[in-house]
Amino acid sequence: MKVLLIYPPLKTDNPYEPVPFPLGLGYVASSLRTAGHQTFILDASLGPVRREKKGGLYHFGLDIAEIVNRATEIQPDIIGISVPFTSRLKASVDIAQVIRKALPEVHLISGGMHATVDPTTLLENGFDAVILGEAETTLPEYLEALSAGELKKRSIDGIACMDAAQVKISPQTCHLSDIDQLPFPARDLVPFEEYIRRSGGRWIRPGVRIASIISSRGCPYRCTYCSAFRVTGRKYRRRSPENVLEEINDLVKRYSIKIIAFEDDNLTADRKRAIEIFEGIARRFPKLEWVTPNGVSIRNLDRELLQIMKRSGCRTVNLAFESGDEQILRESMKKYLDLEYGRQVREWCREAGINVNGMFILGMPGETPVSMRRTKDYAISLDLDGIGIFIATPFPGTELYDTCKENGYLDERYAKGDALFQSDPEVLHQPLIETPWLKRDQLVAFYGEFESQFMQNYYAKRPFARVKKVVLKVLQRAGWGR
Ligand code: B12
Ligand code: SF4
Repeated sequence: MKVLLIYPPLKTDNPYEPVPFPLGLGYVASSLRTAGHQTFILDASLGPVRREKKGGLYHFGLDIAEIVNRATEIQPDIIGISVPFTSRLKASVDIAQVIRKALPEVHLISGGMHATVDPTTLLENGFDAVILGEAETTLPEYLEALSAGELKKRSIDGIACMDAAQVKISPQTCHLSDIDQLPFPARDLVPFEEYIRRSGGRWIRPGVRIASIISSRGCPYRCTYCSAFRVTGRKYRRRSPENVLEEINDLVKRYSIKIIAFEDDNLTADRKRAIEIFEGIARRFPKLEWVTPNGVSIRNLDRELLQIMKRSGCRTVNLAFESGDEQILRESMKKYLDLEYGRQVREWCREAGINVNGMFILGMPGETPVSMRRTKDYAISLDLDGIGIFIATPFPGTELYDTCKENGYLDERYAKGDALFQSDPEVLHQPLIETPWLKRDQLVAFYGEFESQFMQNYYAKRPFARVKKVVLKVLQRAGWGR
């Protein structure tokens, strides 16, 4: 069959937002190809950056007419639209509705994180089916049944579809155990050079030859704000060090990649395997550097491991401290991190020469002005090299979402179910929940105070950093990194 996979365009307030290759869609494409399907990827977020209106968000990529023109040129039997983030739901539904009219015969499916946790919305908006969770084996199986006209007869796990005007969901019951078997993501089906040009920006600097990989899937932890388990599950599944090093070799040889971004949910959960990968990198690619934009679990780091990481080219780690308040960590986030151990890990990183970006979440249920202050004081005391402060967001599919819904903490605009958040300028970076412990206004005001105090402290200790930031801004305005 001829299959076109579409990644929806992006809306953001940051005109320099990196556009990384969508790994999940790349995996789906390579599995379809292995199963004998003629496969195309159209990443509609890879294209011009246009401001929607003065003061509005930036639209990254193709508009709907351009997407539909490309689809009409290809004339596929199947179109699969990815809904990786809740913020891309509206774009995906809008594209689907126009495609429905332009190509009425096409079989329209969806998949990805948001699609997995909210298949009903997609089915109600004209999709024929949603593939739930990891699609590498389910989708080829589904297409085989479809082409044999046996969709109704065969029962396939991990599919949601309409059956006699009712939504029928057959949940994904197991995950692929041997992920070494998977072909590498189909980077050859996209203009990969364009991703390299566009994804260095936030992570390092524009123009840096960086590419992401995933060396394991699944995470055994249960952080209440995280929905990762809905796609990749709670069982930790590892690729072998040889298989990971082979993909790195491919990236280095074929695309001259200089920095690898590990996007694993939990890169170091298996210490022995992690060390084998890092030592393999040091041996085979001595000039390669690597980073962890998605964060590494602090609990799984120790002094020796950090030194091995540094020797193998690790320059920066993103550490998810999340809060400086033990009760919030334990009860609201279900994240069992010892704050003193966090501090110790920060010191070991400094000793090893690894930069640390700390990530924090404000505004979880139970958060009070006092607990937020504890977080701010903790963050500042760590003397971090960078910080990411996030406002707690109840993403569908998370325990946090269920708690907020049950207790009436969801903001009205969210409760309306239009799920526009993060693609709507009015709600971007705004709290979507309000709890009895904290008013939205208090949270917004504290966010600003936290950020500015952190930066004051940061620049006081690193006077050159401010100059570097100004130079980078000037270069970006002149078009560097676009
Ligand atoms: C890597 C990553 C990113 C990367 C790159 C994303 C990319 N382009 O690939 C970057 C850094 C850009 C990113 C950014 C953000 N991310 Co992120 N990210 C991830 C992460 C860690 C891994 C995704 C991944 O590659 N998984 C591995 C592959 C194998 O899985 P997959 O992509 O889901 O694909 C599989 C299936 O979903 C399915 N599938 C996927 N597409 C399709 C399409 C079709 C047609 C079909 C049939 C099947 C299918 O098959 C694939 C193969 O098995 C996930 C956590 C997670 N484990 O999911 C969070 C996650 C997706 N991110 C999340 C969030 C919140 C964000 C941000 C909003 C964070 C922020 N505040 O800035 C931004 C938003 C980005 C934007 N601007 O829109 C949330 C999403 C919640 C939600 N409902 O929206 C997640 C789930 C993390 C979490 N803790 O809950 N992210
Ligand atoms: S450690 Fe990361 S991937 Fe695992 S549950 Fe927590 S947030 Fe999700």
